[in-house]
Amino acid sequence: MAFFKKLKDKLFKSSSRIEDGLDAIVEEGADHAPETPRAPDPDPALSPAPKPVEIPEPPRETPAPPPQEVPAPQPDPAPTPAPVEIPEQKQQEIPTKPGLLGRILGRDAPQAPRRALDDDMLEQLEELLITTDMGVDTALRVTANMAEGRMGKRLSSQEIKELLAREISRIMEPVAKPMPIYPKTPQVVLVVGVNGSGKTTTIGKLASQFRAAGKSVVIAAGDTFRAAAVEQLQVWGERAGVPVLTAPEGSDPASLAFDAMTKAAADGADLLMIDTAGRLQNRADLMEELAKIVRVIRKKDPTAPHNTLLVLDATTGQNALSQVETFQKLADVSGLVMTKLDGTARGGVLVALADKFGLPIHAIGVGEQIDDLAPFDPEEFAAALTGIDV
Ligand SMILES: Nc1nc2c(ncn2[C@@H]2O[C@H](COP(=O)(O)OP(=O)(O)OP(=O)(O)O)[C@@H](O)[C@H]2O)c(=O)[nH]1
Ligand SMILES: [Mg+2]
Repeated sequence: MAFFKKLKDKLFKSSSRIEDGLDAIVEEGADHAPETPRAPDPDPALSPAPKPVEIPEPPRETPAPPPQEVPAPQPDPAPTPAPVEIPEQKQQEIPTKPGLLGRILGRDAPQAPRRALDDDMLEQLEELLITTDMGVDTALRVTANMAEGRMGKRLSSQEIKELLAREISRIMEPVAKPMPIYPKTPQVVLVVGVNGSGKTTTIGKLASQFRAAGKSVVIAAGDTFRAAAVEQLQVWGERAGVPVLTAPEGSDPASLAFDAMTKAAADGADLLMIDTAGRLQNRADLMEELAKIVRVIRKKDPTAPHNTLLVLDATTGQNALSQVETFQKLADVSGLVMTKLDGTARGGVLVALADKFGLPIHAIGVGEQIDDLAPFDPEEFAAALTGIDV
């Protein structure tokens, strides 16, 4: 999968942190007794035992007992039906798909260091996950789930990575949802976030994707504070091939949003994406301004904004959690986009966000180019984060 390779390469810093950390943890407590190749303990969670094959009994007809007194005429001995034999071989052929762990164990070098899972090791694992910004609560939950039924088992670092990836994708699965598209047009997409999180870039990338999918898109340059912001958006508009509506520098962003909705409706646009100025979540005045933008948009269309995307920068780590909390209160965030997952060792924050808020994650940014925005795929993400192959 080409994109996976790219994501994996780009998430290299997070995955290498986990990889190196796990190797060190296992190595540190490994017993180095030469291991005689032996069948691994089957892991019930990873390699479910094949269901017992039920062999149906051949139908047996019970002849009615003949009346006692009258000697029954002796029927011709009917040929007894041959018992239905299920050849043994056939039973063995029923596929017993090797579990994930089984497959990994096959891949592991026989001498791969192993360490028995104990409290000490779990604590080290927690600490490692916390360094990727997974947060204490999520790291605890993840390691507890990994440990369940496995205490005392001797695991290689490859096996731990697989277990970790499985836990991560289990947490992420429910939040992986593309941005919903509604029949109502213009669908208003408000894009919010702190300074420099990647809002403008993400709008450019999304506009390009929606346009490629046949949607007519209009962008409104709601960051009226800086002239440079409008110019930047115009460049993205050109790249994506979509018009950009602007207002003079310093004008009210709420009224620009209102006007843009009128224009987008008149032009029959499917989507109106509204860029906004970056604002720190602790700046009450700027947060109030955002609330005003939302109020004015609702005056025009009470169902809008139909999507409020909060763009988060993965490199800000745990601060992303407080950003979500505040923006959710003021702007009714409907989904997240996490940018700059390339080149950060803190990708674990996305797991913490999914665990804590359960807000949909629509896409992830993995670079500065127009096609560096990918749909969020939990399995690929978990694999890339932990450094395993899918
Ligand atoms: N590496 C990387 N850089 C990104 C990504 N997304 C955005 N950037 C860069 O981050 C910087 C800020 O991006 P902008 O799109 O201007 O961010 P913004 O949120 O609009 O910023 P303000 O309008 O100032 O609040 C730019 O240099 C982008 O190229 C990403 O996914 N990966
Ligand atoms: Mg911007």
